[in-house]
Amino acid sequence: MQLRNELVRVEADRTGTTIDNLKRAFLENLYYVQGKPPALATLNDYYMALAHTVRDRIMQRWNNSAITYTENQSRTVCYLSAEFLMGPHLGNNLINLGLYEPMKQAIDELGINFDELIEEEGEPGLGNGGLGRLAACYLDSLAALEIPTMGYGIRYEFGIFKQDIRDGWQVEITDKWLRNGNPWELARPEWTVSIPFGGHTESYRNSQGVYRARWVPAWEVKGVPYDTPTLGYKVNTANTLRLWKAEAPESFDFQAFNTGDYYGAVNAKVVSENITKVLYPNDDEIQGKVLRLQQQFFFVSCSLQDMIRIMKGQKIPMERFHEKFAVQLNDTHPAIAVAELMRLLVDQEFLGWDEAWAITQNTLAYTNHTLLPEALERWQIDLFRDLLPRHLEIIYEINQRFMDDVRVKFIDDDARLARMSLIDESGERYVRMANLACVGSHAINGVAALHSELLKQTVLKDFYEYSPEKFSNKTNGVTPRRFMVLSNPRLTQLITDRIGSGWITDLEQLRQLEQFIDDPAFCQQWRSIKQAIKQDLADSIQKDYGVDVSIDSIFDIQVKRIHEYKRQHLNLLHIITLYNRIKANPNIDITPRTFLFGGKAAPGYFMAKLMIKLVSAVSEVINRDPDVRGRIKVVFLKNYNVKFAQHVYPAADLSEQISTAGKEASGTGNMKFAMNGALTIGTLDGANVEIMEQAGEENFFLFGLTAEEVRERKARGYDPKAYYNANPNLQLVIDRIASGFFSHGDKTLFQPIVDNLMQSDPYLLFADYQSYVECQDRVAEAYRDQDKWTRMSILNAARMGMFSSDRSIQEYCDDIWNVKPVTVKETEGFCSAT
Ligand code: NBG
Repeated sequence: MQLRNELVRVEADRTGTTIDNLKRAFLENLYYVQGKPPALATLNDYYMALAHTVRDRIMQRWNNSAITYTENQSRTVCYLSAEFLMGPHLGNNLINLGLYEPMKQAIDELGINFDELIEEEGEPGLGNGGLGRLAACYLDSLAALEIPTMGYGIRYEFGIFKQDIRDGWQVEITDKWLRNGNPWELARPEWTVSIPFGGHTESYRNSQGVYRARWVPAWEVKGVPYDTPTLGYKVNTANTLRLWKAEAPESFDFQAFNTGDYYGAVNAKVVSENITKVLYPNDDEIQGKVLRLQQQFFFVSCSLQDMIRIMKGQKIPMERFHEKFAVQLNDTHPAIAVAELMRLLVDQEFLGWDEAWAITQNTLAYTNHTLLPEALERWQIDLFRDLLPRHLEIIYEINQRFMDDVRVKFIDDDARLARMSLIDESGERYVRMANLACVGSHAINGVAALHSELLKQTVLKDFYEYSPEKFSNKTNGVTPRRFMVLSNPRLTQLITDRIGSGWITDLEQLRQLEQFIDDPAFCQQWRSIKQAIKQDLADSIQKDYGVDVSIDSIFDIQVKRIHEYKRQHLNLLHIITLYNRIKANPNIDITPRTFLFGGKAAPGYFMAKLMIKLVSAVSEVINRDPDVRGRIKVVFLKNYNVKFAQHVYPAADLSEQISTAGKEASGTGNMKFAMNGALTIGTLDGANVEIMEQAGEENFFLFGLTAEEVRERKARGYDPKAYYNANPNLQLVIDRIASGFFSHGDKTLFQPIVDNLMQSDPYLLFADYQSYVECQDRVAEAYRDQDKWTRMSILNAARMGMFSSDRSIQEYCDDIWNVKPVTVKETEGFCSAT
């Protein structure tokens, strides 16, 4: 079919950006898309109408991007990730379109509260924490840098659970994020693919008499893509986040239906759709469940098949797959791509093994996000074979060739062979996904300088020694569009008034702020902005929790997933220490503090859930003890997510980054806090090391053992009891918890935490306790000199330029992906056949 050759002009109601255009468009969308007259519209109807008004203004960029990339056959980055934690879209899209202010004016002029509509949006919680949010920041930067990109992932029907706190305990509630419809996505059923599972393999002879392998699957599901545009900041680029939903091939199995097995017939549909039903709510930990492997293979196969379809659509020969696509594996979750790309190229596209292998290695690159042993993915061989018999064969073949190469390079080193094998044969047999990812990739990276070093010395040591040229570091970054411009409009305004707006896309320019640290007017403005933001958070805490917090206290905040290695309980040991000081001397002069915690615990992680209960228990006692006189307050903020995070980072004075050194791969919250002028109290772990380097030691509160010291301490035989016996303050803290003081006299409630610390203390809280408390005392002292504190705050923000995800992405583009920006052309009309 061929459209007549004419230029069609776009109606102003879909693309116009005058205040009048925006108002008309909003009302039109309310009436015709949402189907409501203003008299009957709910808040959600207004939100939906606004979302559609914004989406209309994205569409031209999105289509033009697609046309440009197709015409140019652009080299494309494919970011494969089981998680994308995008956060609310509305405000972010308005920022990237440059329409935030006009749209606010238009909506306000209609008598509707714009800020309420922004708050009305839920968020697609399709990730657990740092890893998924990093993927989202990277999509933002890729678009801002005009890099043709596809994000590929899973359209979970239920994202990360909603957290409620009842009687101090975490309660999980299903996240029905699609309940009201999702105005930001478009289903693309025309690009549905078929995903095979189970069954067996056969060999056959092709017409030339050559033996080939064939997979005869036992069942299959359909993968339906849902596309969401991801805009670049004030450029024409609109890339695509393509998330796959699993559907049954046919809604009914008619044969079963005809024999009267109605339930069986419908059940097939249920089983298929289960694959993308729910996100596994574990952060930094695996669960060897078959459904999880199904999810991984499902989205990887969907995505690779989609790439092959695009190649064919653009008539690019399959031998050039690695020239067309750079595929990044976000952790090992998509590592099955190594075997699946081999299968598609060899079994379906009939390339020879060696050629297919070269293409695979040149295409794929792998980012490791953790050193924790419990997070290293491996799959039981039997489970793996039952689901992916052909892939197991391919992995054996890859492994045999790989082992031959290792054997030659490292003669007579069987132990090394056993460690590097793709198959763990030390006991029950497993497929090792990190090994598979390493062997199948041309580039391997960690996510902070320390992490990348430790990778080379520990978990990936053998692979580093085998192919050191593959390894590099790519320190994480975060997008200043969402985490400064959108979340902190007041600070954005102040900065822009002084140094212009160039910093938004070139964060190093924040260094220009250093010239103002001795400008009293600027410092005063900086401080009063912080106070105003703290007041907003204080108001919402009063409203939601009925707790009064003073904005003159230090807002001391730890928000992140709850995990023993992140040591929220070390923070608590300090809080109880302060409390004990007050109880010993109620008139003691202490710097007032508000301790805020937020974060979800994996539903099956008992200790983490008990840590939440302990925060709640301590807050109950402290907040109402008259001796405390409100000088310290503790609040656990429930259901911490991206949307709420945007209100939290700007309000912080102190950022708690207190993981055991060597455990946090990078951290990214640490960067978001510092950019917004919080000072950090932290260990030399993950990206803290680089944050301190940038900010300057004198502007960072450092404490605790180094990663190297932690290792030594453990090797020597770490004995937490020795610290307990030697430190009366620590003793008093632990004894208070153990005595039932915080649990209405119940001595058993927190015993698991006490016992764990006293007997093994795997994350060395006791070893770091004294150093942490002394460091906190320095914080308290520093805060008393507000001028000095403000200068430190400004310097922190001014020196966070390197933590823009634009910098990270530029490094990936240059060193790993070898991609260049593509400027998306502008068109006058929306539909031109010429
Ligand atoms: C997490 C690390 C964080 C890191 C993010 C993003 C996993 C497996 N890893 O330290 O724990 O910041 O990845 O790289 O979720």
